[in-house]
Amino acid sequence: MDLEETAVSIENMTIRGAGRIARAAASALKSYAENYQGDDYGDFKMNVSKAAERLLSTRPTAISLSNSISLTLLDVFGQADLEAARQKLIQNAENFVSNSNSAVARIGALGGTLLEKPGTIITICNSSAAISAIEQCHRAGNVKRVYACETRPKRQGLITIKELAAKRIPVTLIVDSAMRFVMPQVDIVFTGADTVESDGSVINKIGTAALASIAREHGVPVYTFAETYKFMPASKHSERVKIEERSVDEIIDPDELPAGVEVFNPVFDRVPPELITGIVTEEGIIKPADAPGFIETHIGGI
Ligand code: RUB
Repeated sequence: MDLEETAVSIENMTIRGAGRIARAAASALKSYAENYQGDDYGDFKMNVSKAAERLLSTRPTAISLSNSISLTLLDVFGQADLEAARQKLIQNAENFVSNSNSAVARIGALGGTLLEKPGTIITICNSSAAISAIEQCHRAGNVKRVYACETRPKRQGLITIKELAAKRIPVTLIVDSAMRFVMPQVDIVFTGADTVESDGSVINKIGTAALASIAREHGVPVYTFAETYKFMPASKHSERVKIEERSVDEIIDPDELPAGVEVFNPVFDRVPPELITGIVTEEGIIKPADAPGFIETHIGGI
């Protein structure tokens, strides 16, 4: 896949989920650098920067995308010549992808300790980090059932049920509006994250804030799974990510819309820190209030 194909696949959500998007962007920059034919270092810098901008333009909400690009380009343009810059970029991208995969595995292992006895989990959308944790809980013999929210409008819950069923984990699909109905049977909420802002707010798929408030109402703990590259970097301290709005036709065929009706399709939610019990990272489980210090220590360099 060349860089433009990767960009289009992220835009049309063939590649989706914050971790996968981040790894795809790093890999796309790596092959771009590997296949770069020119010999002028200035042109290389300009073209790589344009390639990075193109990837960044694809989806606005997951900070993992811009963090993966920043980490892939870290110190690249300070190298002595084009060849050294190319090698630096390739090495950074390889490190990012390998660290990202290990982070998901480590988060799964930590998440696997959150259910101390057999219980019921509810999740929303499709998060590889949350699924990794569910799998570990299952290995420990502690998953009675997983409720998977359908996740309108793109129905990523259908990916989740397939993945869990393939691992023989008992799973029940529900429509999003049934989340409150089933909550009395739920012991813990597991969600992914696209971004963790510097105040500990978690940005994840639309419906996650409703899920977290319903959980709070029922005294059910809410855990979010987030690799360090999903935290806002220190350079963006106190900034908010843009919540992506997608097209009408994800919800309804525009030809079926009565005249004068508007459709609003925000696809991410901001979950306030007070609704989150813990954020599971590859460096340990933190409280949302610990986010500023965590960012300073682990992602301060970008
Ligand atoms: C995906 C989504 C996921 C997070 C975390 O939204 O909200 O929960 O990205 O996923 P979309 P992961 O389908 O719109 O990309 O843990 O796999 O990074």
